[in-house]
Amino acid sequence: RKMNVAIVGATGAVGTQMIKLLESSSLPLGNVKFLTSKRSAGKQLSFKGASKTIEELVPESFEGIDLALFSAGGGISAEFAPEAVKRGAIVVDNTSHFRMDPEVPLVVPEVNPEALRSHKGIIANPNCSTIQMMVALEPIRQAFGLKRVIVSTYQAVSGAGNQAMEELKQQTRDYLADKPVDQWQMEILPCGGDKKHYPLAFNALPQIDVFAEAGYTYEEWKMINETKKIMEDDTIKVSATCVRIPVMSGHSESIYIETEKVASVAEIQTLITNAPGAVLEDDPSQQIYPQAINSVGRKETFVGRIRKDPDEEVGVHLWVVSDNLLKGAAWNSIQIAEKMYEMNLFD
Ligand code: 11C
Repeated sequence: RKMNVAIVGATGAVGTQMIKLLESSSLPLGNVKFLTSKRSAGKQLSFKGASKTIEELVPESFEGIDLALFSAGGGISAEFAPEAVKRGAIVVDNTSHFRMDPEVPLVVPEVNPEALRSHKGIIANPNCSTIQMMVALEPIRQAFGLKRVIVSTYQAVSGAGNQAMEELKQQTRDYLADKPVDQWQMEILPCGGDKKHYPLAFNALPQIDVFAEAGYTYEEWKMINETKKIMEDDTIKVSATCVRIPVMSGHSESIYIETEKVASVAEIQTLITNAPGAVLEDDPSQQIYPQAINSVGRKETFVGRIRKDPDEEVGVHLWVVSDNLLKGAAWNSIQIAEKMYEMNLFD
């Protein structure tokens, strides 16, 4: 049976990647439609060599659709995902809107594919910075147990969307043209929805999303709460500091973990080597370690700098890098759909 697919938010940074990945997906595609707000409707996008007109998103867009991939912001998902489900589609939602809903599975296919079986029409794709951390930590958790995670992120600007990428490029040009910082374009970063804006070019901003409880940003809470949900263990202690750096794509993370049983560096290296979706890049003698720039366009999560904490027997440090638009967003969503197809969950 052929599957009819709709991509909601087709012109966005993630939507663009979803289209590319769908072109080479193993899913048996029937009709594929691209949906956006009225503003972009009518424009043309190419799919498998043919030109396709972008349609305006309305509830009726989902008639006859089997799979709807959403990446157009939480508000759009809140309004239209239930409309898609009502019309018989399965929704894979890339926004944060449904992630913590107990009725909605939150899935990284390498980690908790079985959670897909309990879906009620909507499956949530986790936050990009959470996904890559899960790919790296799940094999370690399985083998040695996981008591605590302390993560600091170095996140790329593409996570904030196309306009934020343009803002960083313009600021970089302004810096190189010796334009004073107070005359730079500063309308989006660190966070479109917040009151103040700061430069990102040649800077580091310890704010991703708006501030929430206890001095943590939402991005940090996402990493904390989503980790516990995906690993199905509320006892894991998690804390995060999320930082935006002037990198276009590829999120990097410095992760400190404490395992239940003592693990050696060699044992963890072997686990990562054998882990689905992970690639070990860890040879300090040859200066081999994961780099954001090398992760762009790749679907895997790269892990290196694995070393024991000097003072804590069960403490291990890792450096984890992945393309935030691919494994962090578009690829994880397509992978969820492919997994569901494999598990016969579309019937
Ligand atoms: C960023 N992680 O890098 C964010 C983007 O909850 O889906 C993804 C926000 C989300 O800015």
